[in-house]
Amino acid sequence: MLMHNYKRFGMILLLLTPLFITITCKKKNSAIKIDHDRVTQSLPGNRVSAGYMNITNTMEKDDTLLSVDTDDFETVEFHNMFEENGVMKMEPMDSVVIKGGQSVSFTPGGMHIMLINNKREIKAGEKIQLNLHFENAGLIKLTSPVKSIEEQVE
Ligand SMILES: [Cu+2]
Repeated sequence: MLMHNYKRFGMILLLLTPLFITITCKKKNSAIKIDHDRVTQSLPGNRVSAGYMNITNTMEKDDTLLSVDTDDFETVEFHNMFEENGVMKMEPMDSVVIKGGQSVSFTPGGMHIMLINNKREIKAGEKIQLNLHFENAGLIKLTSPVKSIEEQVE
């Protein structure tokens, strides 16, 4: 009886070990800090959303945001805004460098994360998961709130 209980205790410890390692790894990723992350809701007949956030590189070494993916959209691009003949246009960028000790902001009217071809309706008030792939920091998973278009204006 006692023996049996010890075995069970051992099993629980084994099961808890991977969980503990996961939590430890997550904390090590703190070289990159992300805040104010949010995604715009999808509008009828329009299958794109924009992702906004501030990314801070706390390391001395530069890091590069290589790509973003999510289960909720077919394609994700980095877009820069520029003016041409009085019209604001967007151009895709391959990647975004975050210099050591500096921050980069994705903002409405500025550089943004373009989420293209949603696989479902993206409603204000819910959350979507974004996977950010950095050259040095590796994968950082974000669970970002979806905001209405009105809420995006700062
Ligand atoms: Cu865009």
